[in-house]
Amino acid sequence: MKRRLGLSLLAAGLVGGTVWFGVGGALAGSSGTLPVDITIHYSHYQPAAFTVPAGRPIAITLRNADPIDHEWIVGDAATHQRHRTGTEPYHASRPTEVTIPALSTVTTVVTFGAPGALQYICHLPGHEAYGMVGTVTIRP
Ligand SMILES: [Cu+2]
Repeated sequence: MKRRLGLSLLAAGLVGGTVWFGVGGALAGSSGTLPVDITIHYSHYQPAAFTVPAGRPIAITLRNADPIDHEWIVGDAATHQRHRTGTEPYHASRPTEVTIPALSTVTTVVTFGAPGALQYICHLPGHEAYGMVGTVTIRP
């Protein structure tokens, strides 16, 4: 995990210049896309919490190590309530609502506008109850 994160940081440095940021890490600089890596295994997100600054594009790479599909849907309570009762089986059109097919990797870029906390949840049947929930903290 540490090694993968290091490689991601290196890639971001090559693309974005001088910005270095990692899950749970410190921010340096004020422009460019920040990488966050999330692994999905045994129907859980790893990490289940991370912090990003508001107003910066965050490239979230979701690696699904499970042999079943998962989702990564981030938003407020109303968003999650809508998905709990929804029937949309596949997500590909919004950066905040992503389907990660079995044993695949998807990257989505999200800019979180306002400081606060949002949950990310997999709304496939039974997954939230099993613990497929995480929190992104957005700081000023
Ligand atoms: Cu899931």
